[in-house]
Amino acid sequence: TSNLKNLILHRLKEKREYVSGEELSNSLGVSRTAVWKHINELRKEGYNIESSSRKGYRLIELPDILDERELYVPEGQHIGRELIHFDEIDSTNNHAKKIANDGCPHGTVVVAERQTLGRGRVGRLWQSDNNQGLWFSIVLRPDLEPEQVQIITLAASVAVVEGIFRDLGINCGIKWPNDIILGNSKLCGILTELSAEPGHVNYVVVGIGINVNQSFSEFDADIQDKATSLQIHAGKKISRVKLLAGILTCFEEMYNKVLEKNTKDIIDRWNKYSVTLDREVKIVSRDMEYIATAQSVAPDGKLVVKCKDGTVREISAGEVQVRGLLGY
Ligand code: BTX
Repeated sequence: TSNLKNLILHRLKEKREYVSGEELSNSLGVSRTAVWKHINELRKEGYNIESSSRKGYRLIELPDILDERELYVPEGQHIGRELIHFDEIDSTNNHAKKIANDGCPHGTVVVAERQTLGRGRVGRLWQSDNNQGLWFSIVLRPDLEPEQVQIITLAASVAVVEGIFRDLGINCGIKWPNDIILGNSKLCGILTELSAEPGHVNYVVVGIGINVNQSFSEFDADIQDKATSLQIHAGKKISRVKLLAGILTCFEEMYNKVLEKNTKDIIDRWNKYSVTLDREVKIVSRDMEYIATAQSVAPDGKLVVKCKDGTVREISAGEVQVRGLLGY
């Protein structure tokens, strides 16, 4: 019966004009009551369908849900070909790791309307308990050495920035290591997790969280001063499903560069969007704090900085604050 529902949906999408109940019931070989029942189910899922006793049914508006019926994946694209959708889940990264362990194909995407336990890096939380954002994870099976995996996070950052620009014409920046910022606020975070043995990568899960349609008041108090959403910036509601499709396509393009070992192109693009480079940054590590100038990002993702005394250091973890951004 869910197949029947999809057939009805398909007919309504094709026509975008009134389709009579009689025509639907005849062409699908079911009763008009059955048609009516499925129309009501579609409405419950968020499809706005108008009905008129004389003219039949007409699809007015698609819902902004993230399941595969609405997600466009171009022919030949691996990323997103397999899509697993949840209304609610603890964390899409957790589920992605589970199915990756069970052998799901490369490019599988896990997406949820909301997460109850969205994770950031190093045990931090990612607020995503609302269906206003894009919370998704991509399973990858790259033929790389574990040390080379970091470039994938850089590639993912570039894909998010370019996907947002292509779809909406909005320019975002990248703050090292993997924050996407809009204006001076945090729009998106990326959490890359790796399963590997010495010399061999089992899989990589790239988790991406993007604030799309939240208003300021929907952010918890503790992040209201540093978070933003695309809707806040654009002043209008944004189609999450269209944006997701665009970002997955950009991701596929960038991932192909990873496989071709075209690291230079990825880094060049990353540098172009970086708001960290050439800026004075404050490095906060476990036992010290110092000011330096960010110079470049290395292929392994490390930030190269020049200290006041002229020494050059590579930073791999810890907090880097950029003056004027996110409260520093
Ligand atoms: P992060 O450690 O860089 O950022 C986490 C910090 O960002 C938090 O401590 C908080 O200050 C702030 N923050 C929390 N939620 C938000 C938000 N919605 N918008 C802006 N700032 C926020 C970044 O970690 C990595 C986040 C990855 C999230 C994705 S969502 C899909 C996938 N599943 C999952 O559990 N995580 C990833």
